[in-house]
Amino acid sequence: GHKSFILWFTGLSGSGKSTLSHKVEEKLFEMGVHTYVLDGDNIRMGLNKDLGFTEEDRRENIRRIGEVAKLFVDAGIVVLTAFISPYRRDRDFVRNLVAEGDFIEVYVKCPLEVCEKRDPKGLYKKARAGIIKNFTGIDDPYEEPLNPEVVVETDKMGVNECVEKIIDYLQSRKLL
Ligand code: GGZ
Repeated sequence: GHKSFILWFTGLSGSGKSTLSHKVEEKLFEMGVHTYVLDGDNIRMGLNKDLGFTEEDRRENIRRIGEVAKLFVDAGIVVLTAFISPYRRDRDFVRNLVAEGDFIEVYVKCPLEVCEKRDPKGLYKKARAGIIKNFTGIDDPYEEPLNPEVVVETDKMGVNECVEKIIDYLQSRKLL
């Protein structure tokens, strides 16, 4: 069997976290690795449907996701998470929840202007219009990772290039 760990994607809305986490999962599946992706679709719709986007709620969102991710790791599954997770201390809380080296932070780096231009759900437009308040990058903070294990720049690299960089990192760490 393989080692299990958390592959934690962090970045702005529209940076590519969801796309990349699912692409990496596909690659891992082909390699025979048992995986699970936690994202807004399965977490914010269910377990965390009582939470909004205040600093406090985002903290609780990330805390619960961290605890769930830890259970997956205990069960021997590689868990990929795709949440903005804008606060450094919340990401570090999850890092400290699991054994040293089991938390791999992937910074999905993309300039706000590019994310805003992509605007796949029209949320930036609504945030600019003041229809959505506390939107990350507009009127709410995003704290860049200071020491992420991997950085992928989705405005400069193609999806496959990003996936390869992540897989290469995991192989270099002998995690795959
Ligand atoms: C940021 C928001 C907000 C606000 C709704 N700020 O692009 P999306 O739509 O699919 O991804 C965003 C998602 C962010 O939820 P997370 O659980 O990842 O956030 S956090 O980690 O900060 O708790 C966006 C949508 O929800 N969304 N309102 N105000 N994103």
